[in-house]
Amino acid sequence: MNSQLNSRVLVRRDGGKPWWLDTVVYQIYPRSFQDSNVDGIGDLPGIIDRLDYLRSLGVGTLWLSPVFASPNDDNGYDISDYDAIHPDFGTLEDFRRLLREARARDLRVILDLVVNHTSDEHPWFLEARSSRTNPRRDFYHWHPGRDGGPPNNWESFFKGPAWEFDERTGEYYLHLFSRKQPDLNWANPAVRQEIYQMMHRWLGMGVDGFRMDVINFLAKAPGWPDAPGEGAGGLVFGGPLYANQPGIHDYLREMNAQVLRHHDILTVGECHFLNPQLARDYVERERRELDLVFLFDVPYETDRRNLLGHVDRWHAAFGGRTGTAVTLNNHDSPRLVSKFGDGGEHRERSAKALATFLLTVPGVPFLYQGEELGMTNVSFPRISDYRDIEMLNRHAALLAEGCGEAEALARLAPDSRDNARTPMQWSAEPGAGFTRGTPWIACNPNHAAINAAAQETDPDSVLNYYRALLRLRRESPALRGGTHERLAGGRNEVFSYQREAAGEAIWILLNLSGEAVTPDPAGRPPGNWRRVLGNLPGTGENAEPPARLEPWEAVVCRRLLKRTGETAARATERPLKEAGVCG
Ligand code: TEU
Ligand code: CA
Repeated sequence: MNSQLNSRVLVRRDGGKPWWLDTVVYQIYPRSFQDSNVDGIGDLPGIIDRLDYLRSLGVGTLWLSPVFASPNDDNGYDISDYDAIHPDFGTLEDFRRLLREARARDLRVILDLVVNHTSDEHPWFLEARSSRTNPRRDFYHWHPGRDGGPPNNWESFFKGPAWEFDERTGEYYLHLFSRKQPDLNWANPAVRQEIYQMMHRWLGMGVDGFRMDVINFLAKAPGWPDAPGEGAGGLVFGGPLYANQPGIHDYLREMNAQVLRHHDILTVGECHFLNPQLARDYVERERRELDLVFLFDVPYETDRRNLLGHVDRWHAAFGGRTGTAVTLNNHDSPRLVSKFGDGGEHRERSAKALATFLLTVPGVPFLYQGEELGMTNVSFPRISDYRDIEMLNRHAALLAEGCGEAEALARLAPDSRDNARTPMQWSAEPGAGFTRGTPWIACNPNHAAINAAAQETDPDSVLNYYRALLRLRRESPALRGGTHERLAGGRNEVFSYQREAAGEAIWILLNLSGEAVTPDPAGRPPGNWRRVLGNLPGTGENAEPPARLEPWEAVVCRRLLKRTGETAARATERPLKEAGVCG
């Protein structure tokens, strides 16, 4: 497979290439990033204090998980005022300062747009539920129910029916997530106008774009049909009836026409239940909907050998154009180094190997806080240590089915979203340098060993490897937007691929397994190659590519340029000088 990346003409109104094609995004989960006022909750002034760190890491864009007013039933993904900053996080003035300070460091800021649902404490919903004739009633989905029960069999993401009965007005309302997250009725043009105006206000303030929460769920199948199949308690996953419904494209095109195209921004859709063909409909430039969708359909755990295969499939379906946001970690998933890498003996090496994958495959990379330290899953001893509504509801459901307390915890812990939500590990101090107070969720005890302060001074740390990779990427047209060609790897977990642009060629060799392997010699591309980066200490920068790969070894090589009059010695120097990185 050999396809051109970015071959389509990505011209903005000003004629230039979109800035986001060259960026790397860093996701901040504000509650867990940095506390500045000892209340145990991360906040905006805390983020400002860490901007120099983010700048030194070498990312270009920050995505903040929701920072808006919220009763925190789902940690801010239940918004009660789209225009207000949550007092836990600071003030609007703090936010403006964050934008200014970020800009001063050449960092852009995108916000989380959560408009599939609001909080049930949002004034719109308070009005809507006050009477059947309230003008805001149709801002949400109401239904009288069926045979004395909910209107259909859909199950909510957080367990139980996706419908809640409202005593006062005698009807059910839809909530795909918790009952405190009623779904907005996007079929109502007044809802859409309210949302577009709100988006204009944030963009007018200087925000650089949006990550759009479950954006492909906005349009629901007409007539509220039952989802096919049988499920426990008669409830069935209704995904096919609200994900990627045809109407979604009308909404997104309208949003683009009325809001997005008037600003120089990045939009990335969180769209579950996509395949490459469906994905294309959201990001094809000519359709004028979104810029990127996350590449999510990667069954890391069960299908590690296909990791690169998934990227290849999407890349090919997009005709080699950049439409995907590539990501290994976020606030909803367990830490990939624990789940897919090696959380034990080879933790550092596997974290670096995964980083090499993330930052060298085609697409716009998204990192998640702590990933650059190789932060791992946590295993709390009691359910009361967990905070996430999904974890707590699943635990209660297992107990109701007769499962024992300890077994329920053991079954759920490896996949708990709280694995990603423990405080950022800045130092070995109590509170991990995240807070001097009591953190809202306990720190992972391994912060004593895994923390930014220790890694700062260690040239071989995961942190410094991320820095080197990010620098290599910034200086390499091939990695940022070059062609992508897969080469023979040999074994399933061994990946070999090549990127090329502007006369530069980069070859990546990855062993995503715990065993040493000899890669297929047929996968060695022609030419004279030298290493520019690798995750084994002391393997010698500028050395020949290895014939054998150690467990979790990652190697990045550059092809030496053959220029007339250039001496061999000079040519040998090139890769290092250009990349500016060492091992
Ligand atoms: O997640 C969407 C979503 O589908 C998640 O429920 C996901 O399936 C789950 O977390 C897997 O464990 C988005 C946000 O990222 C998530 O934090 C929110 O809870 C959710 O939307 C509702 O806003
Ligand atoms: Ca705080």
